[in-house]
Amino acid sequence: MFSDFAERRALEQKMRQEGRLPPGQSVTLKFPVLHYGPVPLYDDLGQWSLRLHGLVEKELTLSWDDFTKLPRRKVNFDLHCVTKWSKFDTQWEGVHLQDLIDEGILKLKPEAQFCIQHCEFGYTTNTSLEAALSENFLMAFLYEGKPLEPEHGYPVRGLMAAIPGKRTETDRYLWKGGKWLRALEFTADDHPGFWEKAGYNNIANVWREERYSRW
Ligand SMILES: Nc1nc2c(c(=O)[nH]1)N[C@H]1C(S)=C(S)[C@@H](COP(=O)(O)O)O[C@H]1N2
Ligand SMILES: [Mo]
Repeated sequence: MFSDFAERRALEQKMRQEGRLPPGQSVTLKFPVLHYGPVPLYDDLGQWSLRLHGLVEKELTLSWDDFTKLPRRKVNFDLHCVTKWSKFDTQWEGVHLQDLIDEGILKLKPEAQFCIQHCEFGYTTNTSLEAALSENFLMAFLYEGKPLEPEHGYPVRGLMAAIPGKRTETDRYLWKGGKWLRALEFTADDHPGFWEKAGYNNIANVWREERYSRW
């Protein structure tokens, strides 16, 4: 529809002026769904847990009930997908790793340098520990105040996105957030994940347009 097109163009113009539109991106007002493989369905959150393991002082396995008792944050994010759509000013609520460290719930070993997100069906994605501890990463369980839709990662997804108006070195494309998150593994060596092994860039900085790896 024309009005939709006009709204999109106006927002794109505004975001470009505010320096929030990364190179090669355009605005979407929808929330596209992108992933490889099936969507897991949980009849019962008793089946779900989140494991924090690897280079940690004490491994944790959190039930859904445990997870909902963790400190949480509300965060406004701009989402940038490698397939060139950006969605601005989205509201999320979730758990931030730095809060778990500050509260003494999680203690990492000094050798930890990378964070690997493990998801249902064996999907993984990797980031530096610095990126995982940055404001850009959230273990999100509410979107616009409501539980995530199954196709967007219910019950919990890793979310890697940009803080509006705050360009940082750790602004990443959206695939660096794993939907249907089941574990975080802290490692000394990097372990490229599903899309990274398929030719996507290992770092994925949106401002440097790191979409694909050089062969
Ligand atoms: N578990 C899992 N998470 C995933 C993916 C996937 O294939 N499996 N794809 C990634 C990609 S490529 C993108 S662009 C985003 C899309 O998130 P959305 O479907 O909520 O828009 O999810 C990311 N997380
Ligand atoms: Mo993607």
